[in-house]
Amino acid sequence: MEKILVTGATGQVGSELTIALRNNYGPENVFAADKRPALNELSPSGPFCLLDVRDASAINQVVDANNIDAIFHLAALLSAVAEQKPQQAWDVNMNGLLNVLETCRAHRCALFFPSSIAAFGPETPSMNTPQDTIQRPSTLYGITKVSGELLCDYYHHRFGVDARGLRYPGLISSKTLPGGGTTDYAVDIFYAALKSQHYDCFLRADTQLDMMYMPDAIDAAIHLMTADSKQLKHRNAFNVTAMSFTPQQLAAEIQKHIPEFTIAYIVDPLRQAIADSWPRHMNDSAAKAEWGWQAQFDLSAMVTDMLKKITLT
Ligand code: VAH
Repeated sequence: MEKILVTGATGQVGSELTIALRNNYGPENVFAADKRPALNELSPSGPFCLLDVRDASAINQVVDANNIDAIFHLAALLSAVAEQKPQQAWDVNMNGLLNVLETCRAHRCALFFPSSIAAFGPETPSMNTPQDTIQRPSTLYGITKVSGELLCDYYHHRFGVDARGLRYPGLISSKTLPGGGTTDYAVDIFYAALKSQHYDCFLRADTQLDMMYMPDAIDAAIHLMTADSKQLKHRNAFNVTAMSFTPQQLAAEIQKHIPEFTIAYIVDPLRQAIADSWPRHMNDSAAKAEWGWQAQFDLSAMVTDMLKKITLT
């Protein structure tokens, strides 16, 4: 990778990934793009352009003009928003991906595609979820994720596109707030704990989900994209996880730092139904075996680092 384009660059993953890529590859070689304007350090630290991934010619123009050879395609609507706007989510998540894959085919670019635990459904084994198993997601977001995995596989086998991807769990960042996801509680809770020492959680206390701290998520994406292609059997949809916890367990870990912190549960039926359709804990042995995946942050280390790094504005 020499000239990189990041779509969805102002989002929860994109904003931190862009900075990490710029640190690794040089700011002038990492082009950030998003439908909405850049905030804070994203724009001053390197090139930024407004880009709607539903506009195929605009993607082609950015890639052609800047000799892009790798695209990290993060532009998408997340699970809860996608349930409220399913047609728009299909358009952005699927037509946007198809446009990016067509550009990769024409310009011989490598592609990173973020899949998700959402690509699994209620029939999927929920504990120790295998790398290869039944995938019948019941959410629009999950349908776009499993379809995206298959579309990336097709472009690899049919056109030779070097597409690679990860099934991310819920992601927790100290730098960027999430937008419209079901796992957002695991970020919101930290701001509430610091601001008011209380959090009203929109998921049930016992809702166990896979999670990962953003530094691990960024390292996993870059590590996968620089791995030996010949070793990648599963290339477009590696299960990766770092920890699996419930809101109750996360609250207890925060209370070790903020003893007066309290939590209540005011369940949002939409996001609870989404969370209930996802697995509890994935098996990520394929990622470990094929490209050496290894998380660095567990629950205790993540909570300690989050409380140290979060700044209340
Ligand atoms: C969401 N944060 O909640 C995303 C993610 C596994 C969850 O895909 O929609």
